[in-house]
Amino acid sequence: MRLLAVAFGVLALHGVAEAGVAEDSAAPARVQVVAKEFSFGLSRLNVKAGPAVIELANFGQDPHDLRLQRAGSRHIAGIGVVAPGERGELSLKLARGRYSLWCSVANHRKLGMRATLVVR
Ligand SMILES: [Cu+2]
Repeated sequence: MRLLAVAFGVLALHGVAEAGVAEDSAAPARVQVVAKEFSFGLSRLNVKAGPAVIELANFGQDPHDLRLQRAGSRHIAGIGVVAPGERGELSLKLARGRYSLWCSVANHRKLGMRATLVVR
């Protein structure tokens, strides 16, 4: 009986903690990048600054990856190689600016696998 009460107490505390987190953080913006041979299609071209989830969906027949760089920054973020039919995700915090997105596999960037995302 005592054990049950303790278990319930832990569950209740856990619930309160989760509610607190949910109130503090807004849902991240989501951007889907559809990769094909040879293009990058963005679900949206503009997004608000803050937490975001970028998804790379490979609708092509070759493996592709994603690189992301803010104009003026030397840092490059990315999603590793994603096999055909698969998806990869990257959670990050986006600062305002213009971001270049591209596929770094072979010469795919030159062939057209690139896009621009504006963060406002
Ligand atoms: Cu590629």
